[in-house]
Amino acid sequence: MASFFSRFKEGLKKTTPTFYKIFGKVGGIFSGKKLDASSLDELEEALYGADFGVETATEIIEEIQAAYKQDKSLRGQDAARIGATVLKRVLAGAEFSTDFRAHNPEVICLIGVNGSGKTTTAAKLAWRFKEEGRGVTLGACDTFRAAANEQIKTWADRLGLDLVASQHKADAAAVAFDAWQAANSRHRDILILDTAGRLHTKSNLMEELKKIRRVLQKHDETAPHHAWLVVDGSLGSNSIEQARVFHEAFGLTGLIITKLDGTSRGGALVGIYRELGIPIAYVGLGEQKEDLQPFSVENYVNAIFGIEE
Ligand SMILES: Nc1nc2c(ncn2[C@@H]2O[C@H](COP(=O)(O)OP(=O)(O)O)[C@@H](O)[C@H]2O)c(=O)[nH]1
Ligand SMILES: [Mg+2]
Repeated sequence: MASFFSRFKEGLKKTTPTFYKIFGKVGGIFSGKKLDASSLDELEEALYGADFGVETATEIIEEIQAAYKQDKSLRGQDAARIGATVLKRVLAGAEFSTDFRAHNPEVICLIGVNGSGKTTTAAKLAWRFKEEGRGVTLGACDTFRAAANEQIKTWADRLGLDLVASQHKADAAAVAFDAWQAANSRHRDILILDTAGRLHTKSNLMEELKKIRRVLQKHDETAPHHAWLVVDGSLGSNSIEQARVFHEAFGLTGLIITKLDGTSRGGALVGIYRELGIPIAYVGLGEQKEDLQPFSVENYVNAIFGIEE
């Protein structure tokens, strides 16, 4: 299996070319090139265009300019390292960590708008936990769309996952209730609930989520232990507003940012974290089951700036 870092690098390859062009890959042919007024301008433009958000881009450019003032022989690779240091500082605390063993089962609720990647992510996540030796049950709480059950069943069959599902139009909260019971009696460590893609502006759909929570709390008053918003990373900074609405309605404990492989706006993750302060549990870097990776600040930042070490 490819290393964590190479998955990040591969997954972010649509975001990074502009940076590679300007900073040069560390150790690559451009990296030894000295900066000058025109490459600094180009750099500034690229930083503002990368969807990091104005605040972060400004901090990076200011630190690079200050270093350049001190030392006119500053090279592309030095600028890349300064950028990486700033980004790591901004992303401090953004990684998610828990051992998922505090409850029986530990309940993770995946929520988000249609097409953000919830169902795919639920399956990839279940597969990952299983590979790590944990017992996992999937609950198919998207009873709203006719094709939803088939989609999650296909994944479960393909990856050999334990699934609790009901019929189309069944009560989503009832599926959550049953899935919890099944996971508990089977002594699973983790229950992952896939939910319907509710538009955050439709309050009835938000109500359905709240009902899922109430029903779970009949079993375990601390459930769900994790409410993770699955966000399409290619929306760039537009996803911040979406995340804010879900956070206000449901109290998010983590984010999963998908489709970073399909976008040049992979920098938006920085703005989302900076704005909301919600840790990023996983990122989607492709369509293969192993492309859902725990978020690593080190790997992400180094991949963005082309630093390999
Ligand atoms: N390239 C890429 N595609 C993804 C990723 N995550 C999800 N998708 C695709 O996004 C589409 C919508 O995913 P789905 O799980 O059905 O979204 P849902 O409506 O939120 O359940 C599917 O075609 C997935 O294969 C990712 O990380 N990278
Ligand atoms: Mg779905």
